[in-house]
Amino acid sequence: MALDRNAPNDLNAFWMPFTANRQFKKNPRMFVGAKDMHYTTSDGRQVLDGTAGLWCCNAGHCRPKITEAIQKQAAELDYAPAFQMGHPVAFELANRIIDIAPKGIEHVFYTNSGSESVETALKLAIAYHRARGESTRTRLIGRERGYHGVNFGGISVGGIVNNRRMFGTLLGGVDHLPHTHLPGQNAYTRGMPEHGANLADELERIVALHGAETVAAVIVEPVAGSTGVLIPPKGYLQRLREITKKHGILLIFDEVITGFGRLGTPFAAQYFDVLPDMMTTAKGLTNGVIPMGAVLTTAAVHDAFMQGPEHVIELFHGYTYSGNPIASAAGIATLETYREEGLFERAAEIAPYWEDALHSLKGLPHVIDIRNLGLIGAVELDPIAGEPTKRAFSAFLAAYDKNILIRTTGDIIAMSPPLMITKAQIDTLIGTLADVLKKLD
Ligand code: PXG
Ligand code: PLP
Repeated sequence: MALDRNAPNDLNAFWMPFTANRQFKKNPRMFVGAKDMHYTTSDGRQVLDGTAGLWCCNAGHCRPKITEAIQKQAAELDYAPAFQMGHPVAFELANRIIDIAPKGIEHVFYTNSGSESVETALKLAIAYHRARGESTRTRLIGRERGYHGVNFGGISVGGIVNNRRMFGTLLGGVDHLPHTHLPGQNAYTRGMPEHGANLADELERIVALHGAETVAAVIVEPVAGSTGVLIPPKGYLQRLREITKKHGILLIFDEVITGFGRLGTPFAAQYFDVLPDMMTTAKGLTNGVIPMGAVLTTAAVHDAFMQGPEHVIELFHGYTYSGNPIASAAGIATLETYREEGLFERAAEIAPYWEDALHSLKGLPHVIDIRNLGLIGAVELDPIAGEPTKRAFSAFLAAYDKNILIRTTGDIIAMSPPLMITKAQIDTLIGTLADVLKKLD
């Protein structure tokens, strides 16, 4: 570790993201190590990782191949300018990503996070139409309860109220589809719910309201994660694809969570057999180890920009760290780890066991819904009257005390373990969660 001791002297300077800072600093929870499926806490406990960090360490922790690749790259070529210069590792990673991407996805634009991938995709959408002479297509359509990171474009198309309301007027020219959460009809569905495909038809209403010639793109998470795990109703994503295609609107799948094996396929686009025009990714691309994201596009999107004199920059967009050598090396080693260990296939194989384990929690105190797909699971709790989020957060704290790491959002417990999780570890995770729920106020 960079520190020669486990505890810093002062916690004041670091303003922590998406954290109750004052509460945390009174009673901090610190990880000081990790290996495979477990974190080590500063008080020496082993905590089973039920969330793959923040949905990102799909191959588990401190995997040797990734560690070695980073060390080697850092000693060989630490940084290369991202603009007007290249280095081989970034090109190789792009090819490897395309190898596992859906057929029809052919290009990779590098970013450093999911939020940057979203901003990039939204800008690409508007610029794409403009490059093709349709400069009136500027509107962006997201969805209620959607999470697309925290930058201005992402919170504008996003639909999580707390992430939006403090930040002014956001982007103009944005509209939202309704969310697909229908607990009355779909509660306790295993996998994809039966009801709600018709909610995609709301896009027709929005398009009619504004005029198709003003709409650039629709962005949705194939499976909504951060908002508390909303699984798309059967046929919903197909319907969105049909309507967007019919009106010449680009469809962007935000695959920051669903990318890199979470559903047992490389991407959700393959799981649902729906080809979007762009996919935003991050997290599992480098196993969360080094920040990196990427926007994947079809040839049609890319080629629209490849015109005019060849010495002129085609797209005025990019980041200092786009395709950073060390991140690229981490990406290649991550994809190799997924392949060599068959981790995507493993996720698909163990998903039915995961589903059974999760749904065994039905009937426990306060549980009002359980949802799952691939290696994603959510348990929704009845909120304490007048104190939303408190019950689930108490469950999180109690779970941490019992050596399991879960995530909560609102009163929903979300889980997304590394794809290497064993059946015995699923039993431990869900069994411990059951104990926690039985004792919850
Ligand atoms: N899009 C989606 C669909 C995401 O899930 C982002 C964009 C933004 O990625 P960055 O790398 O900028 O954070 C995300 C991120 C949680 C949780 O517990 C989810 C995310 C991040 C942190 C926590 O649900 N998703
Ligand atoms: N702000 C300033 C002053 C800069 O010079 C730059 C990049 O050169 C940025 C922001 C953007 O940083 P990044 O490329 O890491 O997103």
